[in-house]
Amino acid sequence: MSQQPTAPPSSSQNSPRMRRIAHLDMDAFYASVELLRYPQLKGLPVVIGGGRRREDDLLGRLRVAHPEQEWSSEHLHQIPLDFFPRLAGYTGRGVITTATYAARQFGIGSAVGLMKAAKLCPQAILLPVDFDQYRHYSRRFKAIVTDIAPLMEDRGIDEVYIDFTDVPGGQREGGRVLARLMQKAIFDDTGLTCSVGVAPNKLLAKMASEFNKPNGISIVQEDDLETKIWPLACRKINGIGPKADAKLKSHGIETIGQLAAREQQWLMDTFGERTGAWLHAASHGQDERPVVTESEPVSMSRETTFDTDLHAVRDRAELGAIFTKLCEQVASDLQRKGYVGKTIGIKLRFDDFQIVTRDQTIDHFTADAKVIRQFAGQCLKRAPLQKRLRLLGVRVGALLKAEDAKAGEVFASHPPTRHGADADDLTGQLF
Ligand code: TTP
Ligand code: MG
Ligand code: MG
Repeated sequence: MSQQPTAPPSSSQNSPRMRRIAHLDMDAFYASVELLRYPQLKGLPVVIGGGRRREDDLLGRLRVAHPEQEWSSEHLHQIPLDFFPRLAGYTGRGVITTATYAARQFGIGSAVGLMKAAKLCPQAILLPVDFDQYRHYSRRFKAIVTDIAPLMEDRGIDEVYIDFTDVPGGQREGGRVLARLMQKAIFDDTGLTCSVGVAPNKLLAKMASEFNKPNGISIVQEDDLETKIWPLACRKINGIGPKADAKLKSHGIETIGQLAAREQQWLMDTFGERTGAWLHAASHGQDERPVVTESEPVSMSRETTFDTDLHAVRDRAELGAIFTKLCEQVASDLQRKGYVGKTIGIKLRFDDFQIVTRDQTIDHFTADAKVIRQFAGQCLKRAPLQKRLRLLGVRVGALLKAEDAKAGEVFASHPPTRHGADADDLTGQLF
């Protein structure tokens, strides 16, 4: 582990600041959001899974069962416990998205089948998913984080990396003071708890955030490697999946410490240069990846699945209209987000589920619907079109921020004259 080479020197002290990176992850996220509206379930085993939430159904059933009371979405906290569906007797193929900590004691959690979970903990309450609500709270907690520390990397619905290095107070007690402040601000605003790991880099911070879950903080310093990291299973390294883990095990490597004990050269010979070097660095707690505040899209695409399969020749008019609309949508996405691209491609899925893609890189950047339509049309000519189509997609890749493209004078909003024919002329024989 080393200090970030680009870290600016401290202005108030002479000693350089240590790089401090936090990983913050919400506790039992979906389940905790559900408990906000059903606080009567606190402390009970609850699992989230199965179908989507239909509040009207629930309220309708309540009105029948308890007509003496008024039932609307403001009364959810009054729903009697015996009214909630239990896992017992569940049949179906659903899986658990997450479970409360009370439910986890029974050995159930994310990705476990609901039928299996029903055997392990039949009394658990089963609630359906409500993604809109989870996204709402996801945005809220992230807004609180960036209010306190602006360098935040979004890593999914319930977790972020945060660069504490230059945030006031970010170095105090190794980051614990700032982590505590964030936990409190998030809890005060949302009623949700989270766990935070603070470490010299993202790799260690991610592991550390799990050490004291739920509602915990864990601080990892460079010299904690041997005691806190090396005893852990290799799988705890974010990036070592089940396949890599199995291969490591086949060589007798179970823990990160055992991995660290292997020669870098041996790892490179066994796992390939890149992976071997990375395994070596990771096992020694080294990771220089920066916290990336806004992820840059690689490509933008739009696709549509047809209600009934369409045929390139027989349904030409209809497909042509859909194709043009997709190009217009991609163009409008690019323009709205301020990007231009130079690789234009299509994706087709046939009625036998075979997928075909074709793309073409042009000599200028564009976000223009007509240009996209023209070159996507040319891609289409290179695709086999005998079978019926189930899906059609249009993609623009090799993206650049529009202002960067302009600065480099590689931007063109209209096709160069040699491609100047009307897009419909070029693709007309197909659609
Ligand atoms: P996690 O952060 O992995 O789990 P969690 O927040 O539920 O619990 P923990 O306290 O251990 O962090 O995932 C965040 C959410 O993502 C989780 O609440 C539900 C969803 N999810 C799935 O839908 N399927 C999965 O397999 C996992 C792991 C998560
Ligand atoms: Mg979580
Ligand atoms: Mg998570």
